Amino acid sequence: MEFIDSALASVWDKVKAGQRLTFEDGMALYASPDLSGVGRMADFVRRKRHGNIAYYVYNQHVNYTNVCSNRCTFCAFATDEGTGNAYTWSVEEVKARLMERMDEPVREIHMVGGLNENLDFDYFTGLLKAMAEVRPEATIKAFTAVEIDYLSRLSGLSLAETVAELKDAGLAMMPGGGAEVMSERVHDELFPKKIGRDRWLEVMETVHAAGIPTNATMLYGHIETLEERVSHLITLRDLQDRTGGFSSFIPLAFHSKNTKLSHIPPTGGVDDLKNVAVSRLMLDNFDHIKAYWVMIGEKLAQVALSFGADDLDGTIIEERITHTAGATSAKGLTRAEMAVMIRGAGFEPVERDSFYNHIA
Ligand code: V47
Repeated sequence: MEFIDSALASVWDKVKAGQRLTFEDGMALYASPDLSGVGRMADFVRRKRHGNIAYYVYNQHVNYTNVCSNRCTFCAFATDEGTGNAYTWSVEEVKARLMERMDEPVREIHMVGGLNENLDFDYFTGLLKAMAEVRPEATIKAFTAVEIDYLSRLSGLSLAETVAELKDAGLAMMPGGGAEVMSERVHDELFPKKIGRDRWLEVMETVHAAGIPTNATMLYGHIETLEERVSHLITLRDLQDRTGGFSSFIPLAFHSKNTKLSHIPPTGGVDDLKNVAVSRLMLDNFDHIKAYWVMIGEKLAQVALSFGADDLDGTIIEERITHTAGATSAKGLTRAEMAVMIRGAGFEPVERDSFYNHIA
């Protein structure tokens, strides 16, 4: 491979040989002006794993409450109880939202919410049971590690016992949010009330030990440094070496509208593609890298499929967290629109379930 940036040649030697990249390699990739060089290497790795296939899932997002006691500065979705836009859905209301879509082949329910101190532990197990009853054929992918930690404190149970109770009630997978960027500096500045790196990793390790796969994410494009990004990726890679429980990684592009960080400009397309490509190259033990079209837009998500991503996430139906923060992408897409996006990018669309089994 020819590179504009000669610093990439030694990284390419390792990528070709299937060798693990170091912190310094990660820094060289992020710092490189050679976007296409970084992208071509990521595409090489992506094609070795997934050929010409690009995945999507028929999923439905459910955000049961926006009331949250953490109030992270980067979040526009969360609010306090009693404010005009605060809401909390009862179990019956959540059921009704799922039932509105019974004519659609939803395979996964992605459910996350705020830390609402007015809800008790039974609400959460009741919610999972009700969802499993209404949609037995869909996988319930719910709660970030932050919510799991909160539920353990709420229930008075250990982490392992909490996870066992939730699994019994229907929890089958967990999304990857809540770690943001694993740096004490960023944590203290942007989300001091939220659990930190060590607890996030402990929750994930416990969940993986219970046989529940999870995803992982990184929120980029705010105050984090390139060093903090690379060390976040290496920390995830280390945990994956121990547990093998991570399914996919999703870089999340920060949207600042309606947040306390509204002075921060949107991420650029080059940085969005770099994050996809660098994560594919650094996370050699993750099968899947998602280009989350909600955050980077439908058009760039198509391009990201040639920069290391093999999955566009899903139809979603109604996205709230990023749209409250100014996302201009659609709130949801149809199955046909997902397939058109993927074909238009030169890939073969494959509808999957939560565990990447192909849907015939
Ligand atoms: O943890 C919050 C992020 C996450 C903003 O696992 C923001 O399949 C951008 O984790 N701008 C939740 N991002 C979303 C998430 C996710 C999304 C899609 C798929 C999966 C998966 C997981 O959203 C939070 C936080 O990092 N977030 N506010 C914002 N203003």
